[in-house]
Amino acid sequence: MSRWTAALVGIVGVAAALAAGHLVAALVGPSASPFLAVGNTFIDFTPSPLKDFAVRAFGTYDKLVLLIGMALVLLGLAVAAGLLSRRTPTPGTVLAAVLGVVGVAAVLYRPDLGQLGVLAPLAAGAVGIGVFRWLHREALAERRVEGRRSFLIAAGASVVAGLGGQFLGSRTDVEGSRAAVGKLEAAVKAPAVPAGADFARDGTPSFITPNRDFYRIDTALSVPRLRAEDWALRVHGLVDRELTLDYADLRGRDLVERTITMTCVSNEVGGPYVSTATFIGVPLHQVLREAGVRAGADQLFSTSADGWTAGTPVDVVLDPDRGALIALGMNGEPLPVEHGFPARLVVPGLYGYVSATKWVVDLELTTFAAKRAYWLERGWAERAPIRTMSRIDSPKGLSRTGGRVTVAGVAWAQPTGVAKVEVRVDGGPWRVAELSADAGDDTWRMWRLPLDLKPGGHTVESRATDKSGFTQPQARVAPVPDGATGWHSLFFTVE
Ligand SMILES: Nc1nc2c(c(=O)[nH]1)N[C@H]1C(S)=C(S)[C@@H](COP(=O)(O)O)O[C@H]1N2
Ligand SMILES: [Mo]
Repeated sequence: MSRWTAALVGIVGVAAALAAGHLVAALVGPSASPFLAVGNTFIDFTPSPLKDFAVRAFGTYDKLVLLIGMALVLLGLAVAAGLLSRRTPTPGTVLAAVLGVVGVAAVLYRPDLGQLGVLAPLAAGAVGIGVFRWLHREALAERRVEGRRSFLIAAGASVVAGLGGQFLGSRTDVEGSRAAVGKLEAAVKAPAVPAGADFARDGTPSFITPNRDFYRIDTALSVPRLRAEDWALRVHGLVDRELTLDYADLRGRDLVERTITMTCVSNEVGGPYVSTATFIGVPLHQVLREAGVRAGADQLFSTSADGWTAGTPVDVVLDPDRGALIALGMNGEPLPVEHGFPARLVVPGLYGYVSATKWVVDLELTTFAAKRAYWLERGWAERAPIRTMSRIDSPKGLSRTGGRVTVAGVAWAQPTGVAKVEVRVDGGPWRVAELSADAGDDTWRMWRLPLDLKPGGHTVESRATDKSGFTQPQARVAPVPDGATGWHSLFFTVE
């Protein structure tokens, strides 16, 4: 058969396999879809330096880049398998079988899938082999498949099965469930954000980050879709009484509101992975006291619906003054699906990877010696308090401005609070910047300093001092293993 025909047979065979897997996955668990399962497993096995590079280079688009990359690799394999199979269907058959086995391995490795999940890659392998061999036979007999009924049926059925799987898999009505939750009323309201808590007009972010702008970091290729009605949280391990709490139980308690700035450990100096929201939920220490934490437990090991895990020091989450929450809502609405609906943890002062489990379903009281959480296996530190940090938001690096320019930015030092931010230009003396109204120690604080500069190039640097008197150090340290340090510095030109 012609090269073109051979390549087409390969492509339609692989497409049929993926579509069949996607459709069966919709029935046994959407993340069993071979494409997603392989992608998710790939994420888990990616060496840390590559993962850190992907986050740096592509930011929140890292997963889109991965999906597109995987699609291109598959397309390449499909074309290659087709071309190798111009005489006999064996090479293509072997490729389909290998892809099926890879899919099965990926599904078995996923912690969030039951044994039934393997049905999806098995169906993918079987359908892929069947369709490939069928089209191959037709192509050998007719010298071509394009335009033949078998080819049109296979291609059309793949599209229908793929779309059907997508529709069925996303039919879990999460948005309906979120809407049904309605307004979460606080028994203890967060203090109102004071007037003048940001310098947004000078280029800082708004004090509260709207939900759609809140930074997002997680390992989930497809966001877990849980309904509040089906959700439950198990508390167990070194406790006097195991608890299983459902959504109605939690929301029926006296809900507490707290405004908290969250930060990601992989944020570079000057980076964007920091945002602030008013969260509402149940104080974590209350639930843990109810379960009765036994002596010897030093780690709260939390697990999400997709199997991701975090380990948080028990003394931190038991401290009522720290204010850790099982959060149900943020900024006046139930948690958005990407931010952990129906429930997540939020612990002021700790980086997200050791505290902020989204889609949380399991809390185990244990020890750091006994269990290691997701990112620890990948080179990040066991304990990770947030580092005192400042960032310059305006002017932008490499921009051109007039001589009268206000330098402005944000600083954070949860849970200690920001006491001072200093700015210097061209290595000159440090000058104290004006701080925005103090909204509490668990949130960021904005700063600004008007300058009058001569034309030419200038370098501006900032450093924060927290309320314990600790000043952000100059030494540049990379985010791995427990958060970046160093002064943010940028260059701009006065015209
Ligand atoms: N289930 C789950 N929860 C998770 C993560 C994850 O990958 N999976 N990432 C953590 C990290 S590294 C951070 S910084 C915060 C980010 O929360 P956000 O996406 O709501 O900003 O979530 C944490 N919770
Ligand atoms: Mo993070």
